[in-house]
Amino acid sequence: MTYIAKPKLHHPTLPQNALCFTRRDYEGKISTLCAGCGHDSISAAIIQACWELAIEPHRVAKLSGIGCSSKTPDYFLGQSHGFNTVHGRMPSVLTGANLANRELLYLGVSGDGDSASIGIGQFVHAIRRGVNMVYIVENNGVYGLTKGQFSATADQGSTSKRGVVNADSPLDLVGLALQLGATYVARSFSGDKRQLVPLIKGAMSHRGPAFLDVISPCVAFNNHAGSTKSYEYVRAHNDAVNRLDVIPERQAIAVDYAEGETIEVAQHDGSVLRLHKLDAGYDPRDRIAAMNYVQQHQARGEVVTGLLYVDAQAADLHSHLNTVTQPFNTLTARDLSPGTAMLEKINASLR
Ligand SMILES: Cc1ncc(C[n+]2csc(CCOP(=O)(O)OP(=O)(O)O)c2C)c(N)n1
Ligand code: SF4
Ligand SMILES: [Mg+2]
Repeated sequence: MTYIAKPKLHHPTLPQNALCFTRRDYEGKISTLCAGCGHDSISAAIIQACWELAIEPHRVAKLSGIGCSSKTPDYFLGQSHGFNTVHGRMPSVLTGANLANRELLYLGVSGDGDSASIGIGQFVHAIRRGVNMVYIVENNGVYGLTKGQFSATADQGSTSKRGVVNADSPLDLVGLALQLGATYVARSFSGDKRQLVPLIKGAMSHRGPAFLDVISPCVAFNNHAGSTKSYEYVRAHNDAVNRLDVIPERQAIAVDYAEGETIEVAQHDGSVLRLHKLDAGYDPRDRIAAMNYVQQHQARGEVVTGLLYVDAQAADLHSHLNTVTQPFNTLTARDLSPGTAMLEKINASLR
């Protein structure tokens, strides 16, 4: 594996965000993925979202597992914290880091093999525990890094590059995330930046487990006729439920939206999600309706994209556990050992 540093020079006229950072300040190393890989488009969308939100790079912790998708955190946010874990184990490492320091924005990047195959147990428990994170699966239906075996999200009947037909039933991570209690659930397509960037911004502004399933064609092993994760297939079967726009807290909230076509959802951090509804009857605040909607369209071979569900008032793991707000590394010896009297009081409360 090669790591190529990008030149540090910026063009002096590049636009700057509220922190005086250019988009280039959110980049990482030069990608070593195959040219045209959907994962690179997702990295570009993450960079764009962080730049637009003026996120301080040192406030982000990016974690991943193993796979081409899990390599990508090296290609964005080069000034953020990073942890490339073991295959399928990103969620537990992210959970631990989050418990130790709630002040960072946790960005988990994974693949369909990493999350739906070997890491399915980890994925399930991180979501159901309500870890405050942005969890992105770059979903190509194959194990790209190990030469294109079917992953657990590959559709039944889809074919591999060599013509092998997948006989197994697929796992739908969006359906699972909805069932497990994720409080922000969206699906998008790597080739649709106009939809993907606002969805990432919305997820980053959300408090609670935010899950994004991004169909991301593998041009080397899964971009051929017979694949249901190819560019052609997704473009032909995409059904967008809404168009999302995120208005950060520090900007005035625009109100020039047509009645009946838009709903606004205020999030914990004060930012507002503005949804341009394409499907008149779709309401992203109804979890059961979202599950039905996804299933019904899936049965017709349609890939539903957009913000499928959001609970703007969601709680997270820290509020469930009533943990201290301070990062652990700022706790003093006195905080950690409050003395015999306090210990007796705690013991008495448990009797
Ligand atoms: C414990 C363990 N088992 C198996 C592997 C081999 N392996 C590496 S990446 C990978 C699959 C990656 O697939 P996915 O997460 O979908 O990422 P992609 O490459 O498709 O982006 C496998 C099986 C490994 N590295 N570690
Ligand atoms: S093998 Fe597939 S997933 Fe991996 S870099 Fe190449 S196109 Fe992307
Ligand atoms: Mg994959």
